[in-house]
Amino acid sequence: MSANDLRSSPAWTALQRHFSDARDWRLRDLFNADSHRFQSFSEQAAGIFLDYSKNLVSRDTMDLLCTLARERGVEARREAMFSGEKINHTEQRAVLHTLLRAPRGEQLMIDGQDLAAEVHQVLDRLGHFAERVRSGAWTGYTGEQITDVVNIGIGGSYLGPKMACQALRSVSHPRIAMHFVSNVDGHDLDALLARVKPETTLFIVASKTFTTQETMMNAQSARAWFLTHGEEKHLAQHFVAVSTNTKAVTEFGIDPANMFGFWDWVGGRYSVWSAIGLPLAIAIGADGFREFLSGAHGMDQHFRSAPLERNLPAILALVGIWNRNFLGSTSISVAPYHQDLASFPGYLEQLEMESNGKGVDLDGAPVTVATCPVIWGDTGTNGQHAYFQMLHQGTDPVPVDFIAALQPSHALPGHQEALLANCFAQSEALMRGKTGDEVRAELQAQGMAPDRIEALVAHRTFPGNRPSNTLLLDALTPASLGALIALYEHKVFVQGVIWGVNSFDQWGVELGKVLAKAIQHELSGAPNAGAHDASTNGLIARARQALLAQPLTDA
Ligand code: G6Q
Repeated sequence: MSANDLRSSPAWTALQRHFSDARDWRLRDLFNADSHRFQSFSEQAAGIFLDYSKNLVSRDTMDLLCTLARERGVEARREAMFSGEKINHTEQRAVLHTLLRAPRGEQLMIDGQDLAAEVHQVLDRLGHFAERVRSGAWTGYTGEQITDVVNIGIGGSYLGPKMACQALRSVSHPRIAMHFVSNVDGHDLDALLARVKPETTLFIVASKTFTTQETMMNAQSARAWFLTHGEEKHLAQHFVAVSTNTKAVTEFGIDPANMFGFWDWVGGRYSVWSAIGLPLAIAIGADGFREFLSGAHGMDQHFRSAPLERNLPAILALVGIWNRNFLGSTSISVAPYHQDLASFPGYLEQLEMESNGKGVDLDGAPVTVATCPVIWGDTGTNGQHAYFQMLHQGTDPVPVDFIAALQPSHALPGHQEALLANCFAQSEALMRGKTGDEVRAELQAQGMAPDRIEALVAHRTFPGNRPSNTLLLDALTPASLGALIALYEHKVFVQGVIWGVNSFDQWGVELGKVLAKAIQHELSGAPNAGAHDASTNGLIARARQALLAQPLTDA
């Protein structure tokens, strides 16, 4: 079925009828009417507890949403993904990031090749290398141990490893500092090179294609910097690569023995489980990396086998569809109440928006319903002192995903209680709100004059009825982080199937890349005013003036 049919499908029209009642529900009333609401609308799997009771849903809503998922073929599509069918049809590729975390001994034969065996061969090499760097057996050219690892990569070759290294910093190797350079903006690399020593720095050039402009430019500049200290013959000790492109890696000057491969069936934003996770393997060790993979595998098994009604990724996806397509929310705010998950919202931005930020269905026809909302957020409690004002009293209700770990990885007394109290209080406040009468009663109790109270009531009223999910981990560990990421990956998958889009391509990033190449030539060479509009010509001219010290002319 194509997305064109979505709005007239039986399940969708049933949901629309259902929504004409549900639009008037109040979350407060739903909780008052059902003392078991929390138990009825929460689930647990792979070490993650999901409370979705603070959404405007009833059992009927969830049943209708599950019917929609079945009608759209989510279960068959899920099986197609796990079994290696080429579901990324615009690129003719299988989508097998789940295979990267399958336990040793599992088999997946595709075109006569045992892909699972290949995965474990690379994992073993990766783990061995990571352990050598950690133990100090792998040294720099002066024989000193590695103290700094610099990952040069962008997009999927950056966001996952950076987020995961930050998330697991409490169990990371104490001697080795992890750095991530991604931006073609030279300020990024320049600032870092001023802080590290060539003798003790290991560069990982991480690029699936090994052609990405930003990564290649940063890698070349890092190489040139290194050669002002070390010699060509020392490069092998300081540069390793993660790529699918052996030829380009060799041409760059990296010994193929120091290259870790992966496969075209691993999408960039789904690649942290592959050799792209090398920085994480160095940070937390080979065993820790395997725990990370096994946490994700636990979520894979749950996703593949649990009925949709009790399936965490499906529930998160379906509640998201309800909020997006029926309640009309245009964004989701992600609020990790764990400082080490500071990069998680940014990671989800790519995962969700690059995957489902699509306007045509699998057949290339325009979709007829809204697809991916904007994903944004920051850690709690920081966000509370910034944009939470808008979440509570702004004109656009924004559903929130609260994420917290029950056990901290520090021993500072009192902090964890304060953190969790804030997290739970925010979802309670968003749900309950505060009525005008409650405001009046509170201000009267403070002895405020009646006319002053009436002037303030509207300002101090909270509409409430604002939906949220709360995700609880026991603690932030390699395994629970793996499960959390896999949960969101599969949520994205389910939503993509329902919306009828291809979640695994990203053609939308291409146009700007092509235009940038042409403009780059014009900034340093001859301008080509005929190729652009007046705005672009004007901007190029101003930049040329600054870069080449040329006078401005009317383009
Ligand atoms: C992710 C995208 C994209 C990609 C980067 C880096 O799904 O494909 O973010 O990861 O463009 O690509 P390379 O790894 O090829 O350098």
